[in-house]
Amino acid sequence: MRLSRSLIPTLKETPAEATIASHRLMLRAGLVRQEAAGIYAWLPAGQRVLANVARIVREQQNEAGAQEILMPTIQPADLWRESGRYEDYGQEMLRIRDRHDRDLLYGPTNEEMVTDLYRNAVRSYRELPQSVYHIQWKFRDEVRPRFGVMRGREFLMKDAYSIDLDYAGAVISYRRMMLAYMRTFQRLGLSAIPMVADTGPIGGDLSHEFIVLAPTGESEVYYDAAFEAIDWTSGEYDIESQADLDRFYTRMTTIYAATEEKHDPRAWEQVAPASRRQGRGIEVGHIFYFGQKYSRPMGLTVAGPDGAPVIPHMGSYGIGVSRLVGAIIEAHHDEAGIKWPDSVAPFRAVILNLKQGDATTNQIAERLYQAFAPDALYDDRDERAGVKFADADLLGHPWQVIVGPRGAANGRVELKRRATGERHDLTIEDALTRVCV
Ligand code: 5CA
Repeated sequence: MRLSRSLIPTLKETPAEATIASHRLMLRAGLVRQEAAGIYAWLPAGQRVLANVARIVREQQNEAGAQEILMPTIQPADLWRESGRYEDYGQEMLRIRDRHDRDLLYGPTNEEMVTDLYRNAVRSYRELPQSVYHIQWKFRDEVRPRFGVMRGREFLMKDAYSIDLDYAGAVISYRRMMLAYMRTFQRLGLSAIPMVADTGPIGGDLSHEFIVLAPTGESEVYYDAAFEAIDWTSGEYDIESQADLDRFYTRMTTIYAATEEKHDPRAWEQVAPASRRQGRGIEVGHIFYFGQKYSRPMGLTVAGPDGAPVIPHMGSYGIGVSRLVGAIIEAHHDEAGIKWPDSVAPFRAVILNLKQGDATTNQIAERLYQAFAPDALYDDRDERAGVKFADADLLGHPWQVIVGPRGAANGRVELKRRATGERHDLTIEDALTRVCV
């Protein structure tokens, strides 16, 4: 994209309403615009990040065997009356009435709808286990939406739903999803630590939240840094193998991690002092095993091995896709702006033409731009070098290719790595190979 013709409205001033780094930087870098309290429009650079996060989430869901579907944002209230949650959900649910006086709602989650899908489509134990997911907008009328996309009212969630014949099967599905989550968050550049959690309005018996450290977190969390050293994407665990999943789960639950409510000071003492991580934590994912909580009242049964009807066991698995964009920025920024991990950056590289209109810099910049397209942003604005540098640091592209008149005359450019600040003076060919790897 050419910056001169892009809808990337960067701001020099810090917007007064933004109290945390990620919110401030998202507004200043022109990623989002607030349309109403807790409701945001995603502008081109922000939308590219959101799409990258969703792509990684999707790839790991697919690897875990979950099938992608797309359910509507609007749901009939009757489904929720079946589970009893229509009344229970309270003011957080946005209730809508259509022209025929039918009650609808903007979905805050989809347990009922998926139970209904399975109820209509799955007949026999032979078709189990299965899981489906979608990446769809949700609405929760939070009392105090704040911190930008971190606690919105309309937000993008990945929610998956597993169905198994019995408890033993559901436990395997739960562990498989947990491994998929560790891989997902790692690829997004985050250390997200699973911690035993309460189940809240989703209900159920077993639940973990995935927490990353961030100053805006709702609760104090404690964990052993051993979590951060593990490469979950290595071949060590085969996501198809039950034995591997059991081994994985044992390891997961042996390393110390707890929220304030479950914190055990005695066990904490056993963690090596240098390994202790403590701070505010924000929840980027939450998984639930809730057994027959929805299948039973909604009359979902399948024919079991002996022909008799069996009520299946289910679980649901959420990831806050839009919240993750804020969480990633919280983990990767400095005074000057965002430092995107390569995996989610809106553009892999920005090309800074320091003398727009100069025949040589124009020619080199165009050449680089063509070579990197469509993954590069070309700062072709007629602006001072200082403005271009500041915006490049603010927007946080992993690579900056700086084309100045002096270097250009000798066929050289400067390459800057945003995360480390490292700079290299290179030939155009060398710059191309470095950035393209
Ligand atoms: N049905 C279950 C799992 S699919 C569910 O709704 N779980 S949840 O309530 O824990 O939400 C899943 C994830 O959505 C959370 O972990 C969080 O990352 C994200 N989320 C929840 N509320 C908000 C919000 N107001 N703004 C942004 N993200 C949110």
